[in-house]
Amino acid sequence: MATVTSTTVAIPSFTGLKANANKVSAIAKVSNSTSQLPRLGVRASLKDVGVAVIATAASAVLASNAMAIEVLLGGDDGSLAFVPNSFSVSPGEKIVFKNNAGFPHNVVFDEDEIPSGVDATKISMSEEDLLNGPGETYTVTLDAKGTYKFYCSPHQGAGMAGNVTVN
Ligand SMILES: [Cu+2]
Repeated sequence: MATVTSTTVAIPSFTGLKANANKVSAIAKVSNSTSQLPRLGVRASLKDVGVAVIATAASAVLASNAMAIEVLLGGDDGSLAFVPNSFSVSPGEKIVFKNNAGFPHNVVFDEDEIPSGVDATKISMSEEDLLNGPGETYTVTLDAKGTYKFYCSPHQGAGMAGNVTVN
């Protein structure tokens, strides 16, 4: 994901910048060159328009870094299930599977039920690998959009399965 801080800085001429001062794109491009702004004399226009835009962009980046969803392995009632068992995430969002009850559990993505081009072994625990203790976690991030189905290999027969949509 592109962030504000990695944006290439392209500073147009003073006249051009002034003319574009109301354009969000022009303001966003100069957001990481604050030290040069006073020299260019655009402080006033930034104050009017840009500060709010920059603040919004910065908080969006912070929010995306903090994004994560927790999925419990085993219901509080002892059910052999992922809780929730169907959910959506954004590309790159952390999915934290956490041992809750009825363990051992694991998380295996079905190679035939994930977007084409995705390697199931890279996002799955191995069939033999298990989370044995309370609170143990397995974290994965998914980048390709689409629907992925997964299951817990010890409890697949009991219906412990779920799906996640990346969109
Ligand atoms: Cu299980």
